[in-house]
Amino acid sequence: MRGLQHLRTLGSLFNRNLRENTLLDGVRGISNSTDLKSVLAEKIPQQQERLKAIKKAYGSKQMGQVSVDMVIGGMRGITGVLWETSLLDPDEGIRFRGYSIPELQEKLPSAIPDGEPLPEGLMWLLLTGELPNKEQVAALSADLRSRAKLPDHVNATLKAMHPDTHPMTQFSAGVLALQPESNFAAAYEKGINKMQYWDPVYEDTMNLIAKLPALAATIYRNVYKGGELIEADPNLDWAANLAHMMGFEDQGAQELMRLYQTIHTDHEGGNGPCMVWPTRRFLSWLFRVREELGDNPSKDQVKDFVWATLKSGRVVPGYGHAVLRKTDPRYACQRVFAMKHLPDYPMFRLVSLFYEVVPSILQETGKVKNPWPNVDAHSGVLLQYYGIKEQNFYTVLFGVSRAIGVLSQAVWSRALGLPIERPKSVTMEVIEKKFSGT
Ligand code: NMX
Ligand code: MLT
Repeated sequence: MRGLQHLRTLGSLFNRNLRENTLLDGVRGISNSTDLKSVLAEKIPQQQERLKAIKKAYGSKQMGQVSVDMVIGGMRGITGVLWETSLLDPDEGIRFRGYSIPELQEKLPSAIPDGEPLPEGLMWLLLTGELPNKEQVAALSADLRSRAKLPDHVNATLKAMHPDTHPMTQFSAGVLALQPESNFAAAYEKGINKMQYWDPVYEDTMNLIAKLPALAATIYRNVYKGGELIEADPNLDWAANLAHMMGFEDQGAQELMRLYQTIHTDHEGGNGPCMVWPTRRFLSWLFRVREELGDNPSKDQVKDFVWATLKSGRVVPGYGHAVLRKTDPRYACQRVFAMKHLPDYPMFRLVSLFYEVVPSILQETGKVKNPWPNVDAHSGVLLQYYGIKEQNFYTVLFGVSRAIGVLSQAVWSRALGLPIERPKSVTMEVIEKKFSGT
């Protein structure tokens, strides 16, 4: 009983914090320290207590039921993972620590007046649950800049790779090549109290996120620009520096990079690796429409094109979602960006035409659970507009962003001592025997 009371107190404190945070009109966080690690260190013991209390009070309660369809269907809808940094509502879309994308656009600090949020701000929020103020974001940006240089041996590893190696494979190899710098590996080897695991994981998280723009840009320049690298600009924020090191100086391109890197960070631990191929697919589809029908096809022509895709047994790329049941807010905010920065771009006009035509057709099929567009039906067109045309690279840009979400959660996983996920598996025989009565 005392456990339950304690839990209620902790819960209400946390909720009050969140509420107060939203009332703070803009970007003022609760903690004023600009040192992210010490803000986090303050929060960890509270959250450890909170989890203990949840376990004690509710450990034996049921969270749902599992049907055979769910087992066969990739565990869709099974609640089975604790994930603190974001939560997906089927109708509202993603909320990061309780904040929707439009709220973040309003409340997180930006590099320019009325500009897109800085991903460093979202990173602060994901790690601490607090909206950061401008000074906190500037301090985090500076900390990341101080850790951003790629070690020479990583550059050498990338240089040694076969030039046809896919950029994403190079990106993964580059991350792995950073292993000798791992603080966690060194601490673990030496022996460390498991309550302290989060500390070296935090340091690794910061180092890795700091280096990802240089890693991605190096791959981009090696693969597509003859290996001529561009130094980081010490005056730029993390995302703008990524655009700059890739060779894109346009303010619009840098704003897009800030938005792109913010909205792809986290999707309650969604299935990141399968992402972005649909961005490519969707783009190829648009290119085919342009080739076959020109820049201004009629609605009926687009309808016929969509039906032809479905009748050939293919899916309509960029539409549908495993969990969402409305237009993906990541799509919606990119649409707003396009209306502001590139309203007359013919490819954007085509994207809009698809938005008008596709959902009702998918509804007509009677089987698609979500006929609305997801993030992949928009990202590619924006990147194309600013000259980032190399579609094989899009998955790397996604990976850079998603690292922020995954690693923020990794810090919390270590802080809370969460175990490795290990769902129970069954064979077909087990299902047959269980339900056929034989
Ligand atoms: N076009 C045609 N058919 C579709 C589509 C679509 N966009 N989306 C779902 N379906 C079909 C699906 O193939 C399934 O058919 P069947 O029963 O014949 O196997 C049926 O509708 C039911 O599927 P759902 O339960 O609605 O979707 P599910 O959870 O299985 O899959 C996706 C979700 C995202 C894999 C699916 O909607 C899809 O393939 N979309 C197109 C590809 C895409 O955009 N992927 C990007 C995902 C990015 N993101 O998640 O944000
Ligand atoms: C993601 O961002 O990971 C995707 O939308 C997939 C998902 O959430 O299932």
